[in-house]
Amino acid sequence: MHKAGFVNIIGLPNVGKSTLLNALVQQRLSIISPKAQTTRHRILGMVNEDDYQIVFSDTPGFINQPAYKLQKNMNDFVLGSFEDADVLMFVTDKFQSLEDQAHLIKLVNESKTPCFVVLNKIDLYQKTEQEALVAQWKQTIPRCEVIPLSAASGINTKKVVKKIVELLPESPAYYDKEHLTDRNLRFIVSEIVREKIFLNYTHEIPYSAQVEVETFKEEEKIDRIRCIIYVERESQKAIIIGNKGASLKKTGTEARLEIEAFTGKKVFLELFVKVKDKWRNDESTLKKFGYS
Ligand SMILES: Nc1nc2c(ncn2[C@@H]2O[C@H](COP(=O)(O)OP(=O)(O)OP(=O)(O)O)[C@@H](O)[C@H]2O)c(=O)[nH]1
Ligand SMILES: [Mg+2]
Repeated sequence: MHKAGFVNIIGLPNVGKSTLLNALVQQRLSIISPKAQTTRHRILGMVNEDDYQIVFSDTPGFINQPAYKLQKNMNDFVLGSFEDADVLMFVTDKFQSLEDQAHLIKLVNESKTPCFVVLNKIDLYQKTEQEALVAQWKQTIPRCEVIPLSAASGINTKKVVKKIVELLPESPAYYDKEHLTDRNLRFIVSEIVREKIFLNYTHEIPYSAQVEVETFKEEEKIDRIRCIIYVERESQKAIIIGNKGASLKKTGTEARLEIEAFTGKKVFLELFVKVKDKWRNDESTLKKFGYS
């Protein structure tokens, strides 16, 4: 018998959904940062074995009060992932209030899809604190099993895979078993650059930035990649570039090293910065950037 299915990871921003996806797939597919709203797309990551295929789906963190069309579209990705899941993983941690999670809790309670509540970041909890949170979640979402784990340190992640396989329906694989993700290298490159922007800049800068791969030339010994970083204002462009280009250089070096680690090949990376006024509220630009 062969099993396969879609396991959709949902939760508020910053609870560790992308860290969990990467831990489960054992690849750095989805970008991670200490800032909320890092992930903006649904990103699939597959776990392939002879007798099963789990198609995990990382999603953006749900935003209770979206201020931009971009955020509204990100929420639509989350809501869509309730529709096509065989199993839901609702990820939470001790830093989120029940109030902020009320809408998601309601959706999970109303859904008939099998579900786990993943209590993440247990490396940061006292034993009694963890026990109290497990009890609280059993009461809040009675229909789901609560699994305490640490996506960052890998505690209990293997156990989750076993439990998921038990719930998967009998089905042939959905994707070629050679594949680990639905995303191409261009997308992964643009996300790596975006992650370095999230790590290197503060305030509105990471949220105003979008990265597009303009050209990607594969040569025998080196990949030559040219990316455009779009921001919303000239002042943001100046901040991204930094004094004598130092900030952009740092971001570019960090991104290049990580792209090289991912592809196992040398990379020549060029970053250019352009201004695209109010792109986060412009439907046609959002569509062009893949956010609708
Ligand atoms: N201590 C600890 N930190 C964790 C754990 N899992 C994730 N983190 C950290 O939590 C922060 C957010 O992680 P992400 O994986 O980006 O969270 P996310 O839910 O995908 O966030 P969004 O994409 O913004 O929705 C990062 O700084 C991670 O390193 C964990 O198990 N323990
Ligand atoms: Mg994420």
